[in-house]
Amino acid sequence: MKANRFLVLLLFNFYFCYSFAQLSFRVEKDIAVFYPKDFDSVQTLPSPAVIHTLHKKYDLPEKWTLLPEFKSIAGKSIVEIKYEPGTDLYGTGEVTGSLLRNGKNVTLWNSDNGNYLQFNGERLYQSHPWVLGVRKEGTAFGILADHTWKQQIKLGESIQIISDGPTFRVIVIEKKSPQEVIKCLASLTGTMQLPPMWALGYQQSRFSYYPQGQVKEIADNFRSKKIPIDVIWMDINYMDEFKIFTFDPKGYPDPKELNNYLHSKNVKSVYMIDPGVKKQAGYEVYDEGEERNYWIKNSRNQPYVGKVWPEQCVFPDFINPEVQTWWSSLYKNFMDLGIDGVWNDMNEPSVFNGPEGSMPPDNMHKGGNSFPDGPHLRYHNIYGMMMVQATRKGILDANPGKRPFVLSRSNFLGGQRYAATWTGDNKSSFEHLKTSIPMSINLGLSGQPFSGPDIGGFSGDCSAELFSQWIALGAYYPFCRNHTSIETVSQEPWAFGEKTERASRTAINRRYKLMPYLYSLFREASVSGMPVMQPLFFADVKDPSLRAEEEAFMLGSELIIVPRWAKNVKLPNGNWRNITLEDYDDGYQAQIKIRAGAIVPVGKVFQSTEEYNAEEITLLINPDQKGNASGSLYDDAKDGFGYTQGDYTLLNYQAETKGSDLTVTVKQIAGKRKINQVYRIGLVTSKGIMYSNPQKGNKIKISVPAN
Ligand code: MIG
Repeated sequence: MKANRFLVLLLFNFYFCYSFAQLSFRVEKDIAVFYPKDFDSVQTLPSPAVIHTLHKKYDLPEKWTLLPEFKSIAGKSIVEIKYEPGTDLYGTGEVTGSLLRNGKNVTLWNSDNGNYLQFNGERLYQSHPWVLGVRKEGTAFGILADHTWKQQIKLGESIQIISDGPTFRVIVIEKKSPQEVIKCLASLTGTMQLPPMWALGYQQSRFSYYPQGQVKEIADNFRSKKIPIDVIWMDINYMDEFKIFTFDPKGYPDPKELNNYLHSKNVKSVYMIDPGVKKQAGYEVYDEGEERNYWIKNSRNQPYVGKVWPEQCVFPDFINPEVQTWWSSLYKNFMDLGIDGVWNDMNEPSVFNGPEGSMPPDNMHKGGNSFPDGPHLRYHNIYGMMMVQATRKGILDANPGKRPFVLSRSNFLGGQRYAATWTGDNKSSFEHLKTSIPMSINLGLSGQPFSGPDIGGFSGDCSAELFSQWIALGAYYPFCRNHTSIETVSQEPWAFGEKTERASRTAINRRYKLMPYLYSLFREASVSGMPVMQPLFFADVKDPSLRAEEEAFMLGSELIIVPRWAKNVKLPNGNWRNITLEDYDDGYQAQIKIRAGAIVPVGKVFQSTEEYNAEEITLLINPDQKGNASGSLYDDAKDGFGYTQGDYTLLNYQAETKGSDLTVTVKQIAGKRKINQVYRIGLVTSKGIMYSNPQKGNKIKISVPAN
């Protein structure tokens, strides 16, 4: 009997080992960090997500409520955090399903999950060990599980993080509002750097435009049809036998000439580069990496070989800083061909014949500098992030005067520092159109402001109706790219007939009209981490009825976008007013609402941001009850780094109503750049927008009609 009891106790201790944190302290007033008692920093640090070392500034106060409980059960390291019932949960990165994450499970193991169907839809291309909680009354918290190992986040009555790796530290943020939590996340994990303005324009892609003459035709068509465009994308078929950094001699014999042509039409080019390197002696990239021993190893310490597009491939070990340096250097000659941006795909990594579509967890990575050698189980989730870190550096080294643009399918918490993202292989369905909204919002609530889905859908054939609806929504995604798969029907705006072409032009025109505001939002995101696309409840965090709204959303804090198909949208209180940006209604365009008290700067339609300037601005003004409103505008050289030396303008607009006169005072509040603006006021009234004459100077006036 006794012996039995002893055995049970022993087993109990082996399987269930509970403890509260051994060490906990505050890094800032509202940021606490908790270390488990068996914490082994070599196993989880340095953190690729958190950019600062966490030093103790204060003790943990007794009233601190969110206390991670550390346990290990059957070889898993678990953290459980209890939270108040009635709290709404968000974040957890790139996920499918509803905006609200309560009751959801997410597995963090980056996976090539076409149509989001595999693995119960519980894992996608990226990993963000991060949960945002918003309590009933609007106060908020954030939980950051600071490690990269394979893990699961379970959002039930408590928050559970279950790791296949060793124990890890947990960072808890407590703030007065979710916006403050998101800014705090950015202070810990870094912000997206300001992209070149062209990356905010409309972008056209497909798998694949081929041969290069077709790319020119596409560019010509946009210009002759007067549909604005900034970028055309080159998918894998430009390569020679899918070998990265090569060009197909038949279809893409002269990429430099192609890029020059595109540039002459004010169109930029982005080319795809995958991580898999074709295992073929004589192929320079392979020979170099092979000679230097740069590939990920299998458990027998041989280069791991897996099948991807080029057939047998080896994979650069981006965890090793030497490999990163080499990878960066490969971009020099590539970018010299006049390539403007880089698209890194398949970097989960996706391996066609590997376990669960990737590589074995016992593959081995070589560390260096900061990271120790370690298994793929530890480094899988940051493989893509380490790749795009090196890609970004490579294209910056190649063109030190230009802002790099990288698009990545895989990434990790903090990865907004290196690359924008799209949400992988969706399908041409209304369901995926709808789901794209909470997907991009939750990415924004997880630190990544620059995202969007394939507009029109990737797999399957899009239809005229679906494309019209999708482009009318797509104009407001932070990343606005039309992309489709290889065997699908054409998906350019004109591919579905006159009506869809017109709806597309109107929607894309709207994006370009909104560019002064949109660019200002991107600048704000790059400074503070505030998402560009925001959940509607950000309009009033104290109103719990808005918390699940996922059809309507906010663009910055001043505009609400209500897609035309949206039903029963919950709107915030306050005198949000409709604005129309054209004098016709095609039946597809979203309703745009402006906050009472807001001034939103809009511009003219440009066919490309290359032609953009902020010289003629319309200030859309919806005065509050007192007749006041305010807003701002950011402007700079659109590319390059002059802005870091003060070559930019940050303007503040203040509107005041006195009697029947509304006056806007324009003030430059930061930056050394001067712009000469001509302003029109567009006063938003319940009966429509009233426009003033164009005016110059720092005081712009309009007389307000008596109601
Ligand atoms: O195995 O490069 O998500 O956007 O068009 C498919 C071809 C590989 C997957 C990407 C998709 C891209 C496609 N790629």
